[in-house]
Amino acid sequence: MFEAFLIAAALAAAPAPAGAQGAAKPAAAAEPAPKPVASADLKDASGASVGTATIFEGPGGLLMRIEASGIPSGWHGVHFHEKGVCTGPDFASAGAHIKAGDHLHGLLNPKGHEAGDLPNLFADGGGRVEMAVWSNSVSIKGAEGRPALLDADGSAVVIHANPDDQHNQPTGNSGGRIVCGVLKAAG
Ligand SMILES: [Cu+2]
Repeated sequence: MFEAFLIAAALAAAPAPAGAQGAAKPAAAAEPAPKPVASADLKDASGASVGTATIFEGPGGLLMRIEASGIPSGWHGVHFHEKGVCTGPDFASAGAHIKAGDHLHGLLNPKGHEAGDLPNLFADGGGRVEMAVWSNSVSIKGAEGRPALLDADGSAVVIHANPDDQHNQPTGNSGGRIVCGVLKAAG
């Protein structure tokens, strides 16, 4: 038994025969951990920081993580807005949703959707938000013709008072803007 084990171990350690090199390749080295390409300090109407949005870029789209607290419990619309300016208390300075072509607002609108549209986020009973969402409608710097978040006038992540119904114009009845964060390139 012991001998058999030694033989097996020797076979395992032997170099693979030339013809089997493809199959015997060592596993690919682990990919480096993805690094954020942009982030935003999320602020409420009084200018207080309530959380962060962090964006990673992958093939064909962006992954955004939002972590926030102190948000009224329930569903809220959240979008990429066209200007990187968050002047409280109404955050009108962030402009409209990022848009490409003549699409209408709403992920569920047959004539939609705007590039800045996103699914709603949810704040739990304690006002805590944890969200991860993928968008294949925008890019960081204009990849594949998708509108760039970090274009000349920047962009902002805006959370609204109410949920976005994903079809009415212009914001899916998502109401006022309660949180805004200017997206900045990750250092
Ligand atoms: Cu919005």
